[in-house]
Amino acid sequence: MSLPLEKALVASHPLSDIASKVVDGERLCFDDAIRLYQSADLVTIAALGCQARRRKAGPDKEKWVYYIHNMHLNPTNLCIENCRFCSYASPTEKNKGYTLPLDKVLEEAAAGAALGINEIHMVGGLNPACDLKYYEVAFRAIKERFRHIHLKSMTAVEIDYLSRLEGISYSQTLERLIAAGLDSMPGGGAEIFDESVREKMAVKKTPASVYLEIHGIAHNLGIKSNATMLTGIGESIEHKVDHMLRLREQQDRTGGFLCFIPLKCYYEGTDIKDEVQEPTGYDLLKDVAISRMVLDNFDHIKAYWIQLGEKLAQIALSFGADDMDGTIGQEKITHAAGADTPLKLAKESMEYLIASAGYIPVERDTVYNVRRIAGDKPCASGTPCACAQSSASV
Ligand code: V47
Ligand code: SF4
Repeated sequence: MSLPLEKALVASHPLSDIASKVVDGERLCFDDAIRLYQSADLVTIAALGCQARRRKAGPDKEKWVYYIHNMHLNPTNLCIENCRFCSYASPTEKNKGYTLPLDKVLEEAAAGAALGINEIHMVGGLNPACDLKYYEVAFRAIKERFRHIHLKSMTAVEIDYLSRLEGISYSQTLERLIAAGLDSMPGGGAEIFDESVREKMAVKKTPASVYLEIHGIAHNLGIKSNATMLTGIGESIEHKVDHMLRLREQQDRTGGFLCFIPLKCYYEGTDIKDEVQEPTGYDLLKDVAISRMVLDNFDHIKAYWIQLGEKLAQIALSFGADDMDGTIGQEKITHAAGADTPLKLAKESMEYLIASAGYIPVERDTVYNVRRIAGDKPCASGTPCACAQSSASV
């Protein structure tokens, strides 16, 4: 047991009751999470986040940090919505809008495939030109050529939009996309579930109940998904905890969330900076640690290096995150809003960041099958790898 954790367990420590719950694997309540957010004792919060992560990973994997060799593919930045924090979506009059024709989608996928990626994370704006047929054709074409590549695509917001465009149910939309090659769903589009924050940010799309319903339907249809929370858009700590608890309830119901990703808003190209509080380093690290403690039914928490920056993402690993997301290839959404992180990371850089923080880099596929543990021989297959499994207790 680490020293800060031992200290937190002493009865006189202000967080001792919460520390005992974390050590015993007891579920935290709303008030526990609020007290953690109110505390400035970052060292204790880190120790508690790490303890929660250790319990979740088990003794063999407690030092593992996952990453994936993937790419982002954004077929269109035209969007019928106007969320105030979004610099990616481009109204036509700005003349910066694009929609990739099928051959361009395939060209981008082929460039990623040539680099050996095993996941395409494909999301775009809500654009009537990119209807259900567009995605069915694109998915089939990608899968025909690159069968081994996992297609993580379609936020709940896009499913909601395509269903309405087509006049069919969420489950019919999902079924058609799964038949065309959809393998899993990313977590984008959750923002902050609270309606008052959404109203101020002009978020008119998919409300919380529908976001959760669509993920639940996907889980029941047999595909996995992720969940996100966007901070720095005028939310309070109560809104963040409420957001996490709604996700935890949905996970209790349908169990298909793989990981939770706390996101941080960038403001370039938006007009919200003066109305909101930009998250501090403390806030971002607390989001990681507290989500690790509260979301006891999520297996993984991501430190999304594109938004945290490589250095803070590395530190987040000692707050309970066990995943650094992917190598990415080319990130557009956060960079449109002013992120100055690299557009991509080489696998070697990713592994160096993880290893130099004292963890074991583990290359995974989208659903957390191990592809390779750093130090092992590269695994040629795309499936769980015998060499990696055999060294699982490194
Ligand atoms: O849904 C929009 C957010 C999300 C801005 O599932 C912004 O594995 C920062 O969801 N500044 C897309 N963020 C990213 C996302 C994601 C990323 C990595 C992995 C996964 C996964 C999902 O980005 C959007 C929205 O919440 N966003 N505008 C902005 N200005
Ligand atoms: Fe459109 Fe999504 Fe941007 Fe909102 S966040 S404007 S829905 S692309």
